[in-house]
Amino acid sequence: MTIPYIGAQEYFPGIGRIPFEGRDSDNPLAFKVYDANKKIGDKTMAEHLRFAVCYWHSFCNAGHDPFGPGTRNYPWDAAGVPLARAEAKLDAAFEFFTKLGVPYYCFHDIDMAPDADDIGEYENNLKHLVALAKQRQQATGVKLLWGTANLFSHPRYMNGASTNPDFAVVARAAVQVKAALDATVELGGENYVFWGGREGYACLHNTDMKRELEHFARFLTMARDYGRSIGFNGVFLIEPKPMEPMKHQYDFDSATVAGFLQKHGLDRDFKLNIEANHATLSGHTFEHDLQVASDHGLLGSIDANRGNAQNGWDTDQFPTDLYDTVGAMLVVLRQGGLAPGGLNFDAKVRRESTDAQDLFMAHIGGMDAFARGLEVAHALLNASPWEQWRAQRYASFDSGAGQDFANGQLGLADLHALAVKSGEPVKLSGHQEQYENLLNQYLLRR
Ligand code: XLS
Ligand code: CA
Ligand code: CA
Repeated sequence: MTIPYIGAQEYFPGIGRIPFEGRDSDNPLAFKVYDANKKIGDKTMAEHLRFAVCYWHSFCNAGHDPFGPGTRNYPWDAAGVPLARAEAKLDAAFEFFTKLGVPYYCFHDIDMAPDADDIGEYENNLKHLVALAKQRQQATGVKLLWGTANLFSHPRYMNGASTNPDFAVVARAAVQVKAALDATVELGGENYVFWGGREGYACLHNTDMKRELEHFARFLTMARDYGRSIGFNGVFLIEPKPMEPMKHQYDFDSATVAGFLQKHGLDRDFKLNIEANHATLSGHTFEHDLQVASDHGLLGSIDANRGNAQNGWDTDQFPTDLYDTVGAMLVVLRQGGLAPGGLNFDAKVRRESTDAQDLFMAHIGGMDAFARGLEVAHALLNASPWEQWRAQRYASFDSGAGQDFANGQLGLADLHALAVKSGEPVKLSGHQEQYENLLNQYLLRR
């Protein structure tokens, strides 16, 4: 992936391969921290972070919001009929991936190919674009992190896709999931995502939640069985989000989805794709939802972005907060990495950011923020007293009666007897400030 891919037309002229220039560079189009081949422990930065660019925000979304249309004029959108525009967009996307130097991308069926109500036309459009994408993947070495189907934009899905109260819509949703799974397998995708944007309700009065959730599990089971039957060996991912567009979404957060997967026997094939801004929407921190997923053995992949503390809604901003990236990488490193998942920038430049180079700068900032998060988390875990302090806090369970309790060898009456014998427990400080200061100290260190 050293030579940028340029199709029939160059869509980002004047911008070449983004170089690594180090911390003292002021060049906005250079990496300051992300040095793909730099070793952190036993893996390179590229191997740890497995960055992906998302197709929808970066090449489809021109900046519209509920109050106004897009503000960016994409040259690939000027290419005539829908199929020609989709081909031009594909060229622009691969030019961007290779100039930025990311190893992966992610897409929804109808980001890449024109949608159509006619099923045959929809399937042919997607097959055509997938064949072209496959050629570009082979030419550039860029790979597919995950594919997915958009089951939330078309008006037919207004009451849900696989949880729709109308069976005809559930069956229609299967058309897209089948096609997107076929596409993912054809492109060697390492994961397949379900984000249930309309799987939830606007009003509980007219909703049989129990029935809808049973249908949801049935549909996911069918998708898994179909995927495995066509040779998909990757990981199925559910992406939690508590609300927006619906008032309530069934895949509320990590804990909810973990319980759902276990209840329906899906936890061997499915893991979670945790998006930062969705975790904060559900009232948690990003790090919290990652940790819950990881503790269940279900942290599969990450959608890297951030929300806005003042607004609260899903603003999908590029991640720049180093506390967030250190927190995320602590969870990732402790579980031994993310592969075959990765870090997908499900983030969009602001509506007011209208230059082509803004898209590069946004990704450079996100990649540098996660690279620094990786460096600091790795140092905290391997060269600081952090883990030792944490382990020490639980040391009373490592031997004696504490260990017997943890191993299930004591009853409540035994604890009572021990408490009577030991008297009032001595207070043990949690030392929160000590951890916070250590984190800052390592953030400042070169
Ligand atoms: C929307 C979701 C969506 C999924 C893929 O909020 O983040 O983009 O990642 O369908
Ligand atoms: Ca997402
Ligand atoms: Ca989002």
